[in-house]
Amino acid sequence: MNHAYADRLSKQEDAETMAKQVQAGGVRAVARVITWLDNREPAGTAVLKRLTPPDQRATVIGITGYPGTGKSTVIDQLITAYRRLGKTVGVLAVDISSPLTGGAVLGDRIRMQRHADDPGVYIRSMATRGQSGGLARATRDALQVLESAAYDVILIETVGVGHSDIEVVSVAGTVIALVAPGLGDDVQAMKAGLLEVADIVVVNKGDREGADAAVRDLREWYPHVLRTVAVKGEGIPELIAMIAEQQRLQDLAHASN
Ligand SMILES: Nc1nc2c(ncn2[C@@H]2O[C@H](COP(=O)(O)OP(=O)(O)OP(=O)(O)O)[C@@H](O)[C@H]2O)c(=O)[nH]1
Ligand SMILES: [Mg+2]
Repeated sequence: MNHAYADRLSKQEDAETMAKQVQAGGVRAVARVITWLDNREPAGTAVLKRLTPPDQRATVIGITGYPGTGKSTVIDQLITAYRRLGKTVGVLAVDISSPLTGGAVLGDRIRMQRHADDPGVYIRSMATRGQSGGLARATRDALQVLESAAYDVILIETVGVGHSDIEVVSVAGTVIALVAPGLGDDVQAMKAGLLEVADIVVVNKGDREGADAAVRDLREWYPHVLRTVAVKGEGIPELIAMIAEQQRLQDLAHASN
């Protein structure tokens, strides 16, 4: 047997083994495969090809909004709420901000750190930078890995600034656009782009001045607008209920198609 052939064969076996470990919910396998995919290593694709869809489809929720609107804080609260419901949670924090500023990775880590020891929670920052197409691709692939690992709920955080972001978040069954009062023109700008892909619009920092006005304004345009104070957990049960309702309607629509 020549070396190249033997090598290929053992790689196939490796991919097979990794795929099995991912599907058994092995966190280390999940992490490794996502790293391969994030780095665009062929080994990642090899595993991906061997993954079969889970029996039960995950609830996939995309959360997008300008920097600092409170996405990670909302996600942190959603993790707590879903864990109380007995659901396992996977989080993909997609950070497209400039490599110079370092983005929000550290902040995400700190904020969600309290869930780190919970085996029912897996939090992952995507490192892919640069090409927007690559980002959307890497996120989609990572999502497939988490789905195969059978997480019940998968949350994707992304900063809603560009087209690639909208592409990233559009893989989610439920897209939540987060705004904060006092952004003024930004909210106007978002109406044209981000809010268009949103199923639910959340006005976070509801404790701030102008929150009521923002909610009123947005309700003229969007049917599903909620106010939250994520730092206090206010509005989170309502948000969970709205997500469930939205997913239910979507399932109905799927079934009738
Ligand atoms: N007053 C107030 N502050 C909040 C609320 N939610 C979040 N914050 C604060 O807003 C800041 C930004 O929150 P993050 O959750 O990091 O926001 P983010 O959207 O994830 O930010 P990036 O990941 O950098 O885009 C933090 O200091 C939070 O504590 C809220 O409801 N009210
Ligand atoms: Mg964040």
